[in-house]
Amino acid sequence: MLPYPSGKLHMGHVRNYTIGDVISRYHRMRGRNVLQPMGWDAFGLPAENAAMENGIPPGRWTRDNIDYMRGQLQALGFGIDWSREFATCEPDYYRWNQWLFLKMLEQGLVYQKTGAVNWDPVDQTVLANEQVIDGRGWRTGALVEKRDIPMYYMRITAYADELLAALDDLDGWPERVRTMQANWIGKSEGVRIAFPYTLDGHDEKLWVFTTRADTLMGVTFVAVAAEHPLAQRLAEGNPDAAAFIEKCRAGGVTEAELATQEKEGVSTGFSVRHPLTGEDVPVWIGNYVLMGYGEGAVMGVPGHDERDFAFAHKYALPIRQVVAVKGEQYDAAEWQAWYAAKDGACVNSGRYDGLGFQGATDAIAAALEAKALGEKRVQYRLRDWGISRQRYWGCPIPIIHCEQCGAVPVPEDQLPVVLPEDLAPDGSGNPLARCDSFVNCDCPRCGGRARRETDTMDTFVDSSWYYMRYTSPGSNSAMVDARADYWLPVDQYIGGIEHAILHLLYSRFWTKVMRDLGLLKIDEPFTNLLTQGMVLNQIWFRRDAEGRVTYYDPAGVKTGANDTGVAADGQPVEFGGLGKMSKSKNNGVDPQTLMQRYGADAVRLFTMFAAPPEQTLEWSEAGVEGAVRFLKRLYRTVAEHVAQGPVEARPRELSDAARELRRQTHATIAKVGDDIGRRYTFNTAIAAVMELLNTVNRFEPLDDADRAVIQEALDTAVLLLAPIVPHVCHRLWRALGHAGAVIDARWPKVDPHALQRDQLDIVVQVNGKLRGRVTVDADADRGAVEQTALADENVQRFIGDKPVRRVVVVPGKLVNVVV
Ligand code: ANZ
Ligand code: ZN
Repeated sequence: MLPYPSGKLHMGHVRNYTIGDVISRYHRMRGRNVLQPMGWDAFGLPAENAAMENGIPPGRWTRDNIDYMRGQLQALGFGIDWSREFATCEPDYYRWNQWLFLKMLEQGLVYQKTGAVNWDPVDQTVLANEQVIDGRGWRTGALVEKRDIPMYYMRITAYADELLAALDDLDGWPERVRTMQANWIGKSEGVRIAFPYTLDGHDEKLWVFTTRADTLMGVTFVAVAAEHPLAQRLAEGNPDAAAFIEKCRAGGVTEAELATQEKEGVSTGFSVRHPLTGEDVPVWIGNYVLMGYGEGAVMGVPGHDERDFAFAHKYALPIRQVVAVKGEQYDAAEWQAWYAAKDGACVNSGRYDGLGFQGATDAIAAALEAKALGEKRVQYRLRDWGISRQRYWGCPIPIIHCEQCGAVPVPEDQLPVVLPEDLAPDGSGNPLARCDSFVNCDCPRCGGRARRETDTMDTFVDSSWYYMRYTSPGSNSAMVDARADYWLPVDQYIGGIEHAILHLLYSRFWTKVMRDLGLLKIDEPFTNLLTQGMVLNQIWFRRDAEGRVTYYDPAGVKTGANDTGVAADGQPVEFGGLGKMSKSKNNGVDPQTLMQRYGADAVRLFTMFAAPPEQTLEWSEAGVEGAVRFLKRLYRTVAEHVAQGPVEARPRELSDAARELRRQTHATIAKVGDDIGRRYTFNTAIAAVMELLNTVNRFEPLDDADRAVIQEALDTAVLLLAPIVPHVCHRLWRALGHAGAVIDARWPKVDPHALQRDQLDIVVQVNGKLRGRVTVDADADRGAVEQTALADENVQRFIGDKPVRRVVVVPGKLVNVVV
């Protein structure tokens, strides 16, 4: 995943890109054609905030940051193809956001709609649900309002089914991420049910969506969302209802908020009719009913639904049991058991009594359908993706507003709509809206005066397809060209779990849209996904008399027993456990300082050694020092070996100790290849090379044969570590006498013979004449020795197609085949 150019790399970046670099270098050594690209997620809010703080235009701030961070990535030695680098704020890139937006508009996959959004009155912008914390804007702390704003939406719901179904085939993705996406898409199979009513002399229907049609006979009220048209109409003559609707307007629109807030409501005094019994059912307005889900209305079944129960309990509405589990007693206080009791059967439900969940659902759906008061329905939780942001530093939405013609798409030959970069936001809304040279334009349709759209696109648009663009640098006539077919999909994608839903879901959607437009041949963007764990550090703090908390940099805290600590000022500080490295906790470690103090390779080695990539990584100064010590030992070992002079080719006869070292060398090749290439357990790969080096250090070479085996062990150690610590290995590879650069060297091959413990060379005769030599385990039994002998190529040739009459085995010496 590409970084946001925030200013400098943090340890999370270092970890992410080290993992990717190790995998890339490994596959390159295996002879694969590897593309490891890098780019910059360069639009977004922090650039605007920085601009407000110090008056630098966001573009300059962003590009300065990119220059600095590129230097850091280079210093870390990542093998990146910089010729493909780009930033998403470049018009050459974002023109294709605009182009695809217009294509999607043509296809009906983009539409405009006015809907309720979270509005930050201080920053004057829409906030995403994730940016509303406890009802306040994440940056300003201002109470968020609901506002009706016209926005552009991408119809991701049109792909809900495929996005869900295709998760089953993404077996290179962590199960957890697939589950999170499935839950986010949220497929529900249920029934849409109408409650008829008569208002102002008109016969109408109130629709609800339920996944528990089997409980229809237990309905004691219906609840509609505050924004529901019926609520609005009933509030006209009802001040209590009107006041309640007003109250609901303040406060967020997120599902999490609705789920946790106290259930509240107001009676409208109006009733609808039960679709099957015709009984009157009172209509309430409830704050727990989402306008954006299902029908914006629910049937209240307090006997079997938690929220309905809380609501009915609060307003003394009747609670009726309609599902029973054999042998169990219904107890209103334990409604949960009943809510969950899908394996129960209907009771108090007239002709449906005795039917189970599925039977009752089918029968009730059929009865409703016969009366045109209901039908089965699949409902998704997934909403269309609102991409409009009242933000300056983003990709302009290519629309022109004309009083005569309405919203007119910018013609393709006028793309890109270039964002003017010399504006600096001052906190009072979007400066684009005040930039006449940008806003004023001619209508492409009628030629009259018109205004350009000043909203920009959500930055998740930029990141939905950037990885594709790496395949086709410089393509000026298409988003991606035929080169994309060679490289895509991405074989290995790496990033934090925080992107499990939005970024990855949008990218999957975008890929499918491009595929359906004939621009791509792939269905999914990322074959394998690795979600790397967070980098943690200790948290140390002190609380002053007023209860204000100050955090102390762990590097300056002297720690004692039982989690005690003393800060540099000599005063005690409290231990706050381990937490994600962050500015707010003052517990970040700056990779730049580390690189300068220990070197890039030590930083790389530590990050890969301290934990498997999916797990959290606990920062430890001692750990990095350990990494440095190991690299020094490796360096010294090679230097001492090389100082003895060049090594002659390996003779056949080896001592037991030398044979054992060779065996370990080749076992290490096998293990490290598996750890890096398949298991992604880089830590155990490194541990195996460390053990190999231990053996080398203990080994006393007596002759040339011994030195040859050491040479092989050291060559191997350097090759196996090269993806992880490339700088040191480059140097050592040369020192070991190799002409080329280690980056161009091939991954070592396992010699299966070397893997066998204590082997014997055996002579093989055919009809008494020497025809071959084979190596067998010293403890191999007769049958195994015989088989190995018969399998030898040369021996086979002399046997030809004659039947083998007898095989004589002289243990440890020879085999004679009689034909
Ligand atoms: C009656 C009922 C009885 C329900 C029962 C549940 C249990 P999922 O699975 O998430 O799709 N619901 C429907 N529309 C809603 C809305 N706009 N806002 C809030 N809640 C809504 O959930 C479907 C269930 O969520 C529906 O089934 C409905 O409550 C509620 F024993 O209907 B149920
Ligand atoms: Zn016009």
